[in-house]
Amino acid sequence: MAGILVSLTFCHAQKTLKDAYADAFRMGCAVNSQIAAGRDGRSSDLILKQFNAVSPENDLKPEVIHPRPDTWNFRAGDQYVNYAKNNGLWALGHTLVWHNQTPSFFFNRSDGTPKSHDEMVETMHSYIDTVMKHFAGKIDAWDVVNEIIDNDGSYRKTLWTNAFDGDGDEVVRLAFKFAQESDPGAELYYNDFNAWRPEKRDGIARMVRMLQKNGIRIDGVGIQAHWGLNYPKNEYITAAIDTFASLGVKVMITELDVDVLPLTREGQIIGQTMSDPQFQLEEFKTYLDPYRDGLPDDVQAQVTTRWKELMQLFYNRRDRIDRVTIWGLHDGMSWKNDYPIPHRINYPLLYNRDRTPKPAFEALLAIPE
Ligand code: 9MR
Repeated sequence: MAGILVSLTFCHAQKTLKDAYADAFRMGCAVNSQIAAGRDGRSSDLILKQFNAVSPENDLKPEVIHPRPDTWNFRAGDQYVNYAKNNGLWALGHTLVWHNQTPSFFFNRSDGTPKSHDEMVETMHSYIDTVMKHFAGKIDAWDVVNEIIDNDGSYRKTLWTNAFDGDGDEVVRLAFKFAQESDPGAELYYNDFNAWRPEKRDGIARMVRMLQKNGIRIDGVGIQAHWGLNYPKNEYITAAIDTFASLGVKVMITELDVDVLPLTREGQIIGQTMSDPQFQLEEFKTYLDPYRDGLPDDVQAQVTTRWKELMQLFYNRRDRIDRVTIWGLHDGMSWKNDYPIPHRINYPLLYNRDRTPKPAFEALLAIPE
């Protein structure tokens, strides 16, 4: 009897995120090149134990794969897919058509003049085709287009939309069409931040319907989920999940993290960008970077509450959600330490810098019971 009790307790302590949520959705984690290359063994071991899906944080972006017109570099990308496939993980490709981390030669000729419409179509086609064929059979799904809708629901003015005379519909139609032709076995997604905002949400929904009306396949929409302790309101998140699910596509939470640091009111008043060196001055630093020596217990408790309410919300909508991916494993690797202000100490992920789990991690294991 005692033996059975001991082993039951042991089982509970050993429960993992991927097992706890196995009947709900995939549990994913973004990996950087150190993890994929095996240079961060502690993180890698935890990911293999806890997660069943991965996203490449930077390794499959255009500036890495195609940094110069005559250079293709698949080393980091191959490392990522080998890590995923050797360990039986579902693997995302991220991302094909994006205005960030994309070299300027995509849009300009060698003399600096803008490419013509036909040259842009050819650039997009050859990039998508080369990359997707290289990884065919190893990447399960691609974020084909990333962040092309503005907060008001219209197309953003980005390098891609500008290069197509503002015709975002054409950018999106061509990207998904080329992607479908280049690797018919991969699922094709749209991915964006602020997708919970009603106007932006509806703009994304309009874009998805536009593709569907044109007979172009789109398999899913990713809600990035770079959120904070008290934003956005949960009702907006729920409404976004339901809106995208009603389009008949998969819904994914793709880049989840929970920022605990103050929003930068001063920065907006002064009108400087938040990476301005003034924010490293002591008077700002004290206010904007308050947890340099560790997270106080009361804030830790708020972190746990926020993670719990978010995961409970996702779990309640598990019939509509295909995957929940966290944007990194431990606080030390998060982009949130350097954005929007560089050199802060943030606590946005489920593991501490020393790779021990936060109370939030334990709390998530209990939700599906
Ligand atoms: O986490 C990524 C960070 O390491 C890069 O410096 C940054 C550069 O653009 O991109 C980060 O990831 C972004 C993702 O690819 C798309 N959505 C927003 C993410 C955070 O900026």
